[in-house]
Amino acid sequence: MLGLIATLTLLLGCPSSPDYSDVKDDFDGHEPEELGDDDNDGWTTDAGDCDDDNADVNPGASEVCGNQVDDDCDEDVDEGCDTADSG
Ligand SMILES: [Ca+2]
Ligand SMILES: [Ca+2]
Ligand SMILES: [Ca+2]
Ligand SMILES: [Ca+2]
Repeated sequence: MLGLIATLTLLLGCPSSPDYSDVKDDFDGHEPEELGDDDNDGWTTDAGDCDDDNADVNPGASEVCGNQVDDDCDEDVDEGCDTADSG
């Protein structure tokens, strides 16, 4: 008798069994935003990260010459670089 019920349940669709085939992979390594640190470099915009889309740019980084980027977020772009190309 139990076997018949189980068979009927399978045929009718068990209500206690969710249809996983329709579930999106929402938890596939996706981490929630943490204090606005989008690029996960450890600096939030509130902490001085001037480019929260670039993990190479933050107040703890070193200025990289020639990339036209303020890498260390001191509001000076490519400062301290020998740009001897005036001419
Ligand atoms: Ca950041
Ligand atoms: Ca950054
Ligand atoms: Ca700079
Ligand atoms: Ca730079």
